[in-house]
Amino acid sequence: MLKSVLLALLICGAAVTSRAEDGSRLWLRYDTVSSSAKIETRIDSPTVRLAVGELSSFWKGGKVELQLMADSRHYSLGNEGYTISTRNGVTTLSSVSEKGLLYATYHLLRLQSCGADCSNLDISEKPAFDIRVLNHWDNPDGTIERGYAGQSLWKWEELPAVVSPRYAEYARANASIGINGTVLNNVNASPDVLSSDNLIKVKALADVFRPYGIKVYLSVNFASPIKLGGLATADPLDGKVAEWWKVKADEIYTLIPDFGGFLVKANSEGQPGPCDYHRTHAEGANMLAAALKPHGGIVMWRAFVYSPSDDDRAKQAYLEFRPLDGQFMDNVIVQVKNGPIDFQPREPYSPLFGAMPHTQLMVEFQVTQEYLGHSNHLAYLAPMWKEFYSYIAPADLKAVAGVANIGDNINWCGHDLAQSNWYAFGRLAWNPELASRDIAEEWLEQTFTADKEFVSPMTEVMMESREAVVDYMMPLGLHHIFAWGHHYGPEPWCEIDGARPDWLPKYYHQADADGLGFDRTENGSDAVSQYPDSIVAVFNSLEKCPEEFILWFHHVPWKHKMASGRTLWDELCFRYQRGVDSAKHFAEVWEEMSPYVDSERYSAVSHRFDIQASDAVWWKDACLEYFRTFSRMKYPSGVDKPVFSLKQLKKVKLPIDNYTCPSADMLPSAND
Ligand code: GCW
Repeated sequence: MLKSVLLALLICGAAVTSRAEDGSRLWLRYDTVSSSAKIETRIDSPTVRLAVGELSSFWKGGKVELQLMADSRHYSLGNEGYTISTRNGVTTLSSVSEKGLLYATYHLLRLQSCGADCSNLDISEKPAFDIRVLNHWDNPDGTIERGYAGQSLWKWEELPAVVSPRYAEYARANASIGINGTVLNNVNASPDVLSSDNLIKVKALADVFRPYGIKVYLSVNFASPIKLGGLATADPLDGKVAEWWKVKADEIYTLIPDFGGFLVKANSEGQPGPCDYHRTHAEGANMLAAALKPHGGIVMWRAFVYSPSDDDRAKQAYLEFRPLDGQFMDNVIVQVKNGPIDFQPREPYSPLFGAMPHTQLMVEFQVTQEYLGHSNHLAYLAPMWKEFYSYIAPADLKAVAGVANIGDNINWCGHDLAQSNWYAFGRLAWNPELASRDIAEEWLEQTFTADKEFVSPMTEVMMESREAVVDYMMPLGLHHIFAWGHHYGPEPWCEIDGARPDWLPKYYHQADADGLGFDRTENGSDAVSQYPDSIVAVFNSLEKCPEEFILWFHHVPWKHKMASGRTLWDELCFRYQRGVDSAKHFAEVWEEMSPYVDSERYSAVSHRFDIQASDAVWWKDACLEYFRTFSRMKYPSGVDKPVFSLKQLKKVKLPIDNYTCPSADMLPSAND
């Protein structure tokens, strides 16, 4: 009997250990301490209880004190800032707020996990942005638009009765990296999100998130007064419409007193909006802002607009929004994607930044890899976001948003290494000055092991990964040459009868017998002139334009001499080849990592690196074989002969939609 109980315990222990390495613990893989240090505080609140709980369970050092401090030093660090200091072996965490103490707690535990010396700390922290939000594109039916990690975390059908433990785990992970808001649902929003039945479910989530310092926001459908309220119009200047929103806002705040506000996609890709009534975006946003203002809520109004009529999509958000500068209420923030088109592997920054000095702006990054190999490819995105900040000063932004890459997969993000993008998004939202490399290192140390034999090579892989994706997908400023619908594989030749031209790759690459690239210079679409003069002078000139953007701004002759001395065609071949080589190299480096990684995560990541390496070849062959039909030039030496033929690749149609990541058996393989 005893034997069988022991055996059962052993089996159960083994199961727990292996489940523990399924990626579900993210970067929070702290070891539980056997005897906890003394944690002292006079504050008793849900947030401080969380902090004390974390420290008692995981802090290996000496005594810790948590204190609220309203002195000028702490006051200057704002409501979420904090200090950490050590004196006589006692570590003191201080902040004007309880939330600050929770952030300080996670900071301390992070230092410990990364093996830092915690004996003599003197740290002051203050976030760069007050609002650091994730945008979930989750639908009420559980699907996630452009989500590649399973279904939505939010189990609406079970809420509010069943509150999954994953909600608190999600909130904890966010708090540990300083994220303080979450927009629960897709910007392509269902009006039902605001139904009274649904709001009770939203409240249940808000109640879980609150102690972690996370506010809940909702994406709203501008036509909700019609679809949900039964009104005849959603015209923002109609008194009944404004009243409907006011009553709705009051209802929300009765349930959720700290509700964050609304995110709105209006008059974009078929969504309703104020322009349906010949009103401006500002009039629409302000009407919602007025309903939220008495409660302290905000409106995040997206500037992602483009219509089929105008010639260059890259110009449209600027053309529509810049004239509205100064017209938005002070609780509206215009949310602008980092680039002028749409989360491409590389874009120049959107010229709206810097062009609306009298309007609060926020940047929207995409953490989910819609255009970067979904959750099959590693593309560590901190370098991409830092690239944005090399042009735009964080001080000119009011807030930052990231489209989440999180689903209900056990490891949250599909690809174990994609957790690094959630992590990096939070860390950079707190402090955009942090170096990508440092973030990669600390993430690897916490998520896997601090062993240098692992951390050094994997940091290199992460740091190279985004550039590799650019190289094998869209080097030199190419963009949007994806396959119809799913945005995973290449289809630069794609033609669909009746499709909007600006949804087709040819619109973007403009390949012809002369050359390649979109002429956005003063002689072309003139999108370049939306930038400040100093930048126009650079981007407008074929000689001065950074090569990473050359085909974004110029139609470049095939034989144009590039900085390397190669022709454009040769350089293009070389870049695709470099991308393929890097992807293969990543798979090889990972193979060497098996001694340092648990077998579960090792094989899951291995499998994905294999897919990435083979997809890179697919991309190279599809693009080069297709562009070669225009350049009519040979592959230079050092560039691999194609594995796939164009004919073969033109037949590839992945059976996936906006909600799935392809599995290996769906992808082209050289043996087909
Ligand atoms: O990138 C495009 C996506 C759409 C998305 C849209 C947007 C939510 O392909 O799926 O819709 O952008 O940002 O609104």
